Amino acid sequence: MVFGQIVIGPPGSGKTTYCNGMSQFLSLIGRKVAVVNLDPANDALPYECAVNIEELIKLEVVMSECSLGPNGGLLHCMEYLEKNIDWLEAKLKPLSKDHYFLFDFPGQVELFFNHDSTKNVLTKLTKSLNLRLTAVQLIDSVLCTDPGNYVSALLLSLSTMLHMELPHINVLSKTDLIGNYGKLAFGLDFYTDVQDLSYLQNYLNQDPRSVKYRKLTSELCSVVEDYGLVSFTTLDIQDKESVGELVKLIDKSNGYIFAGIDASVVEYSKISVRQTDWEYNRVAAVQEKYMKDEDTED
Ligand SMILES: Nc1nc2c(ncn2[C@@H]2O[C@H](COP(=O)(O)OP(=O)(O)O)[C@@H](O)[C@H]2O)c(=O)[nH]1
Ligand SMILES: [Mg+2]
Repeated sequence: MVFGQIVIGPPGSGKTTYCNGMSQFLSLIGRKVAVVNLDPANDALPYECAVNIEELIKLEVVMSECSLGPNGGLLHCMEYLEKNIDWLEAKLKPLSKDHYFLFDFPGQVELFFNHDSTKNVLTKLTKSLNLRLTAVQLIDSVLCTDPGNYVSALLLSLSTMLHMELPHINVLSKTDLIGNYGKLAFGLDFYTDVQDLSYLQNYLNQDPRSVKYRKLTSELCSVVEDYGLVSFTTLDIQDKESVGELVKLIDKSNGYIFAGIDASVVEYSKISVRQTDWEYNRVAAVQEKYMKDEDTED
């Protein structure tokens, strides 16, 4: 059995940063990690990438050759990946003996709630490599500051859970920034537990922009509540306790803790993890790429 995570969520929600921080954390607790970049729009990667979709297909080439915009181009890339799944299988097979996988996906959310290619890719990989995956859906915690955006995030999470049919964990990312957004209308628990959205209704009703959609929003909230599936956990990727708690949840959801591979019940608090300086990593990666480009031009 091979374990891993698929990291999904809207653009800018922190997926690539998460893969970087999570791979560092997992390495420090003794796991061999392979990060697989399946986002052809990821220009500068802060992590060392074991497999990169750019070796198979490039978004700019698709956009210019097929006259597509970035969204259409990404859908095309995923369809191309599905057709060339043998390429990905061949790359992952040697790693699957002893690695834990982190898949960094594109932020186009339609890929995860109504388009089939990504799901088909994962289903095929799961079968051929005996994968046990958890979907980690990142939602930027800034969305909690606006009730309309928060309801959209709830719907996105629910529809992704239903479509992907994988063990699924919704995460409010970038909680280190939450203090910068001013006072939230409710405590953070309200947004993570998704227990009683009628309070949100009252708040929504005060917003003149949403009056027109009052009934629609109310029905959408009922749908989310009736399913009773959506809740969130919080994450500050710089905080080892926060990452450790999330790892414990993921290990339970994909069955890693039951596989007896390692003492995954280690007390994460005893691990000394250095801070993830993502801006530094990013800048360093861009500089490195820039210097390589310059060298090749010379
Ligand atoms: N403050 C803060 N910024 C973050 C965090 N995660 C990501 N970012 C920033 O958010 C932006 C988007 O992150 P990225 O990982 O590229 O998002 P992606 O598009 O989902 O892959 C970048 O500028 C990151 O530096 C976080 O936990 N805290
Ligand atoms: Mg990214």
